Amino acid sequence: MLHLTDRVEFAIHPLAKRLFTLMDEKSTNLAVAIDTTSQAELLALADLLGPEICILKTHVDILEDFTSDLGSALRDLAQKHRFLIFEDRKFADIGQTVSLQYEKGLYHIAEWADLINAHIVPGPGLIDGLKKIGKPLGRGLILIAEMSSFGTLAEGSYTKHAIELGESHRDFVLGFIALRKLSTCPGMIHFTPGVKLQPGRDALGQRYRTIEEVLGENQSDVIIVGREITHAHDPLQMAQVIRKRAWWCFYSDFLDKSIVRSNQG
Ligand code: S5P
Repeated sequence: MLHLTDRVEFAIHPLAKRLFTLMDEKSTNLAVAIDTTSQAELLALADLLGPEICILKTHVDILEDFTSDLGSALRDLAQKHRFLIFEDRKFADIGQTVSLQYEKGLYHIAEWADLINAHIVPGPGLIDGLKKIGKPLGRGLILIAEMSSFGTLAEGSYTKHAIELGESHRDFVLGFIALRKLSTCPGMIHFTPGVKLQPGRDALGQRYRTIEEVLGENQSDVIIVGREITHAHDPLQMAQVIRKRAWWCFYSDFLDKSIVRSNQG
């Protein structure tokens, strides 16, 4: 297993290099999903949790009081705390349509989100459509290879296709939403949602695994945690607990293997 700073060399996308670097510098592989319907609450939580995270994940279309200055407010916070902004838009249409959804409409996502994601159902034209808008701005795309929800159809050959598509567009795709490490390219990043301190489910099909299961056994890179943090009695304290556990898990695995390697060498 390679250290984050070694993986920087393998990353093709400049944002992947930046993410590896800031994860290492901030000692965090925690992405927080702030799924609130209030813009003020989104900004307040982003400011509070900013020091603990490498990525802030948003769902801009659930905000009931969206105003067009949200993007610049989020970018100010991203600069202050050094995290990337990931708008979880899950694009899934033909190239022409996704390019408009990404650049235009109410939200002008390309203006403020470093990262977006997409389903691969439409095929490579979707990647080209998003890339046309995002690449000149230095943005990056995450492809959805697997999902955390019960009964997902994103498995088997679908997942394999997602990995192949991503790996063949590494100038714009920097990783995957996945339940485990799937790509053998060390520059590609795996992001895993469905994480809590205890395993379980919610009432609508979300499945949760533990930090140790996701980062240890399944070798993912970044955990995406929502309600476990945002609905906690003390979100900052919970984010700190999760960040430390996740970082230890990520790092101890690396340390174990390097110790074994150096003993063998
Ligand atoms: O497969 C997925 C992909 C994503 S991006 N499963 C998910 O849960 N997500 C997102 O991660 C979801 O939209 C939500 O924003 C977050 C999980 O939130 P939690 O509250 O269940 O931790």
